Amino acid sequence: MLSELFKKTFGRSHEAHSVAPGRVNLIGEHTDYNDGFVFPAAIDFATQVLAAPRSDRIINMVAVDVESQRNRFSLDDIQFDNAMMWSNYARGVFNVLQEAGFTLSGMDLLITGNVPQGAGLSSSASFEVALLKVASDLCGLSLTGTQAAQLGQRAENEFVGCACGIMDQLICALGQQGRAMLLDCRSLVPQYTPISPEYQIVIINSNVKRGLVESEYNDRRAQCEGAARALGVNALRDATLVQLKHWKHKLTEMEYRRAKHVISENDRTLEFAEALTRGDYGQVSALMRASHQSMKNDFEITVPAIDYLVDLVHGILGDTGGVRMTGGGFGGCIVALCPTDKVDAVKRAVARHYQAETGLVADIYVCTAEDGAFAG
Ligand code: GAF
Repeated sequence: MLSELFKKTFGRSHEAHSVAPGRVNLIGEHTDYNDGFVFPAAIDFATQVLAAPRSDRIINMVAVDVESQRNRFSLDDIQFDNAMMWSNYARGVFNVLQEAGFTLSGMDLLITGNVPQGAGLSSSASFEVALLKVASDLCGLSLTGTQAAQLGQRAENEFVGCACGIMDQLICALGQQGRAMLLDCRSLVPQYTPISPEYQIVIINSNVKRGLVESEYNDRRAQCEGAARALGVNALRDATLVQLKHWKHKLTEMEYRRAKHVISENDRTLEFAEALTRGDYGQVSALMRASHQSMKNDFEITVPAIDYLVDLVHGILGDTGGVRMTGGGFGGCIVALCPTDKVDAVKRAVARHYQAETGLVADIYVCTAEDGAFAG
């Protein structure tokens, strides 16, 4: 029991406990930082944080899953820690909370979770949101889910150094059980769509070790912002494909392809929400396929093992379900919306072919959509 472990570790009982899920994105990739649309769901993998207040200003953490490493820092002197990278998510979160004017006390924190790390399922956002929820409860901050998401994103942008958008933190905070979320990343107003009980969210982890993710990610963002500037719009959200073609000569060839992905992905995401609502899985399939091709050819964020998995699963689902890479890219996972009666065939095909093709063993997670840490 986690409460027992907390007592054993810190010699007293915890007073707050948060659970923040990871996420999978069904469609709308690299659109969030372009003020566009995304369509994620929170999943049944989560980070948990148990906490008790201290009378001093020390944040004292034990990470159960990182060999029970201990890390501590003072709220009055928060520095980047080059030795324990995981601690910087916490350092960043407490730093932005104080910058935003919230009054904090020191605390003992026990951290544990089962979100696969480095797999593109938002283990870091779920950690940030779990910390924000526990700090909010313990220190009476009354944070809303949207506020928490914005603070988590700021921690990552300003302290950790990844120029991520808002999608991951927002769905980890405000996901809903049994539903996916269409999020307008400009207004931050979520709309929820039920996932049919006849379909499963099947996530396949390629186990491709993701290298250079952050620098490639930040490059993509810079390229998108360059394209928006060349097109004379605030963000790529404000451009259409017709305008893009018209002004093609103002962009480099690479900027053109990056912008083409983002603008067409926004269109696909809105169409996807409608197709899912009316149960049109032929259209769901076509849109997820087109999204993947666009990530592969125009945004250039897929790798051969991921493309192989997507083609393999597409061969089984045809137009009865959809499959594409999910998350930031350069490895990680693919996601399928898979009719329940095809899940076993997908598992068998991956077991039979993936290792022979790539030398890697894939993990398969059949997931449900869950509540975010600030839901309800
Ligand atoms: C990562 C980022 F953190 C998100 O903000 C988003 O941009 C995603 O990559 C790509 O869609 O998960």
